[in-house]
Amino acid sequence: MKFLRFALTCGLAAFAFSACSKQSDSAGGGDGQITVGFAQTGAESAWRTANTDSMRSEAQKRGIDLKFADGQSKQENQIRALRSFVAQGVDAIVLAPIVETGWDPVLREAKQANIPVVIMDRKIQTADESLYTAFIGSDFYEEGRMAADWLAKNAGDRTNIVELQGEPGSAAANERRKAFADAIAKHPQFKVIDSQSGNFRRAEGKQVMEALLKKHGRNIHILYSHNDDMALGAIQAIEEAGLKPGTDILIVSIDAIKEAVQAVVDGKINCTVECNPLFGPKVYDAIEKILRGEAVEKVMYNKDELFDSTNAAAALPTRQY
Ligand code: GYE
Repeated sequence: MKFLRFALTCGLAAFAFSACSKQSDSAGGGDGQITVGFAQTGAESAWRTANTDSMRSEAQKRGIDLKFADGQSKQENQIRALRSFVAQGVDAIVLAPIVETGWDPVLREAKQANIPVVIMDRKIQTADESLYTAFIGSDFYEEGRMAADWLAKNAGDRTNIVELQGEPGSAAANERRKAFADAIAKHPQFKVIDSQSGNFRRAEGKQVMEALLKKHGRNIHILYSHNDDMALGAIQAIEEAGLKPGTDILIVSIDAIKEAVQAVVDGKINCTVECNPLFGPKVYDAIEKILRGEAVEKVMYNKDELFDSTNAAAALPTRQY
């Protein structure tokens, strides 16, 4: 009992000490542990799981106290998480915004509390760029353009495209859609005959593709999917309809998760544009700089490649997500 009381007192003392050092950290000085609040979108795809793992494992490696909030694909959950990070006085906030708009009020609260915000993965739209310190993620417009360019070079006489869109209102869906539309507009033989959302999810990709196949039958020559999970779901629907994915219907997709690169090797996906989720280290590098008072670039893009039958087999063994 005595020992227990002693241990408890020590525990309390340690707690008080860490609380003190945390305060001095957020004031910009001191050398205590950094606390980061991370509002993740949810767990909608394999990309997302890899991104969460990268953020979590790198925080652990650096001794960063990561407060993780799963938004479960709802913006209001993420807004609530940000408010709670502000109330807890974290040193920095990382937001992977589900949708592009509607962030200004809560970001203003973080700014008033002097807590720097790094937007990661998806961009936001705001009239006040001072509401966040930096953006880190992929260039989604470039990804959509790469997918369309690949088709322009490789589609032969196939012209009719169906599109599986990502989460409505997300930067990833908006930019991938716009880039693709802009790029194929330069090739008038192509026509997007239908375009629907599968929410970046495998099961919904399958359901939507089933409906599209019922509606358009063999009129579908090409599938453009905003992510691999939906493409992999659509492959099941195509096979169940008695067709050969990758042959009867060309498939171009985005993310380059390992399973999709394997599907390229197997001839079921024709091309997948990489969107690298493993940038936890880059996010914490930026945060550490910001907390030291150093300048960081406002927009930091990751570099992405493209995999098709020419390079997928060679890349497969070293794919990490
Ligand atoms: O492509 C998709 C995920 O925002 C880049 O979200 C991300 C996208 C990614 O669910 O698989």
